[in-house]
Amino acid sequence: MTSPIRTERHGDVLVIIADNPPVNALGAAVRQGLEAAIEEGEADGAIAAMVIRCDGRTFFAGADITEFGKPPVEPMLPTVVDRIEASSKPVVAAIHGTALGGGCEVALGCHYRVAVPSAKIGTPEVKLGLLPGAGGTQRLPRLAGVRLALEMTAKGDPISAKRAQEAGLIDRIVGEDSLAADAVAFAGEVKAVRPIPRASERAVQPDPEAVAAFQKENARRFRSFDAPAANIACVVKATEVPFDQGIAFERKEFLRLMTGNQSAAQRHIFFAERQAAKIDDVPADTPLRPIRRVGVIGAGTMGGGIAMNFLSAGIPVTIVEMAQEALDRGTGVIRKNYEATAAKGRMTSGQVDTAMAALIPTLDFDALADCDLVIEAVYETMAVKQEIFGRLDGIAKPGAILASNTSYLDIDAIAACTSRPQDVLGMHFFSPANVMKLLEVVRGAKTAPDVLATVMALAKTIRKVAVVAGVTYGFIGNRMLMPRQVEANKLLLEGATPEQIDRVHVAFGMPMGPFQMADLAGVDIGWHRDPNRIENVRDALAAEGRWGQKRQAGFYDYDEKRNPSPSPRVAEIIQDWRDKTGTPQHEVTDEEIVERTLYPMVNEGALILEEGKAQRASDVDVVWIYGYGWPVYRGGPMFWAKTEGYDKVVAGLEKHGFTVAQSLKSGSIK
Ligand code: T1G
Repeated sequence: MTSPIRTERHGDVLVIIADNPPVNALGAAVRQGLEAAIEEGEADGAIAAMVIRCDGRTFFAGADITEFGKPPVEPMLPTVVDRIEASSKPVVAAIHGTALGGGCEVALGCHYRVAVPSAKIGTPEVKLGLLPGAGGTQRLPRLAGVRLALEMTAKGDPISAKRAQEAGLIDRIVGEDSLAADAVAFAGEVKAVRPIPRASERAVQPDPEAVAAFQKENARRFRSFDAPAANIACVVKATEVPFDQGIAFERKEFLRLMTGNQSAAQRHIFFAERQAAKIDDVPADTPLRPIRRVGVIGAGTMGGGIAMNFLSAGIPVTIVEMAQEALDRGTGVIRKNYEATAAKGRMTSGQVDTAMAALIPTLDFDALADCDLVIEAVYETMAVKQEIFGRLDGIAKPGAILASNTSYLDIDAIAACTSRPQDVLGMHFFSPANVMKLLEVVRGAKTAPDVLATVMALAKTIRKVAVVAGVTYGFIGNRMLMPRQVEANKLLLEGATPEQIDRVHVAFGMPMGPFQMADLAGVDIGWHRDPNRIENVRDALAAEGRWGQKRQAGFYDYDEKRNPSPSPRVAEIIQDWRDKTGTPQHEVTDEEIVERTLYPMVNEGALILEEGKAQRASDVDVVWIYGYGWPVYRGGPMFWAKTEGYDKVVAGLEKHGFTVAQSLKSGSIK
């Protein structure tokens, strides 16, 4: 097997080149080749300096995550990085693409770093529940200072080549198209410079104020995660002890994180997100339909948010409403959202104007005739959707993809109202549609493979994480939400309070509990259809105008800043319903809340998989991470159940009288 590393001589400079697609991950063969190449350069008297660069789209993008959990293969990355730094001849890193994780650490082990303007450098290990384990936590603060080292390691976002140069991480920005030549020239300039600059030999001053400020600033973001604190501890250690002691501390912390549940969960989601994009029975090279213009029917909250996704990706949108006032309100909200983003510095006013210029608001339904994709985002009633798809069938051009944003309804029943069911599918966005990353792509019985493949690819273009769902009420996420809500409401009648149930969910790591979620989404959703039908606590609240945050009162009372507090009135209403229904009361424990609200979600996920309404268990996890904020350090409902132990979950479900899915009972969930 040929090595992914080769060397070339350019005068007295040895160029070491890696070619390990797709992202030049630092797998065993790459590490072995790098070490051998450095030895070659050291041993050759004709060589005065060395360059390390990569073919393909990027400099090393990190250790090979697929190797984690397998027996280590020498040389390990810290050894390779130390060997580079110990070289008696200067070594220059030539960076393009994204030098991430171990890739960044290889660059920091080099004595100099040059980069093209578009390059990025970062240590995203924290997003995998880890920390830079090849000296990054010790070299970064020595080169760039404590504050930036904290930002880069504990938050994990990459920085631009320009910012890296300003911070002293990059020595020179070279030509975008002349990296190879410019790096050799730079090596020629520094080949005789002594002493050779080694990051590990630099001092770094403690900066307790920066550490305290950073921890305070990010307390909420880091809540319940293990890795951020470990990254901070390593950076602080770099300011307190000599390099080799700092490295020993980093190694210990790295192994502690690597063997913990959180990192296993976060690495699981890293691959699960990418796996979700693959459709098992549709070839990856299926030709896609070109999507040049998108039509959106409905300029309400969802329609406007959906439109923004395409406008932000540079795809023109025709948005249709029934009345001018609604159309104007919808386009006004889109502009306001963009201007708010610009005010935060995340967009320029020019970009706002460009996006708005690509939006065609109209009352003319026929204007959808030249759209390649039309997304319906109107009332969640089947009759309305069927009427719209019937009209659309007569207007849309041949080959146009017709999608519904329905969050529950039967796509096949909608497709049946057209002469082209093969072009129909669901695109279920999550509110707010321009913010939430999840997109459930609902595959109808007759949806054509290329239609599905086109929408899955388009999801990537609009920066969504897409998951294929089958036609079933609520698809994947909302179908699993239902048993959780049913049990939460039952627990209220049996003696629990909204605060207790929500507290258990927030302690688990959810952004909010079932009742906080109801207040945010609107307690009155669904009640308006028959306001006189008061069948449960939620109906009773809605009937009293307690519609949630939008009315400063729902399951909680809210002050003007929307801070919630337990409501004595709600307690009365709950007690009324306990009395009215004669529900036996008992002391509800936190453990019972987990067993009756979270385990049933796992059970429903298993049933969804058994029915073939999701392709794989990891897809179910992706839905809950990106659609509902399930804590990524628990890996999603199905991964969490495996970590908990299927036996424990089954026992918990059976204790409360649930019928357990066969695949869960047998532990054969895939
Ligand atoms: N190891 C193995 N495979 C990887 C990989 C990695 N580090 N990064 C990407 N892949 C695969 C990915 O699964 C996909 O495979 C393909 O490459 C394209 O990726 C010791 C311990 C580089 C920004 O966390 O952020 O170094 O699906 O779809 O959108 O201190 O990949 O095609 O079969 O994401 O263009 C630290 C992780 C590792 C960077 C490119 N590094 N990667 O994004 O392509 S830990 C990271 C990314 C570490 C050291 C520590 C992105 C990307 P497939 P993609 P992309």
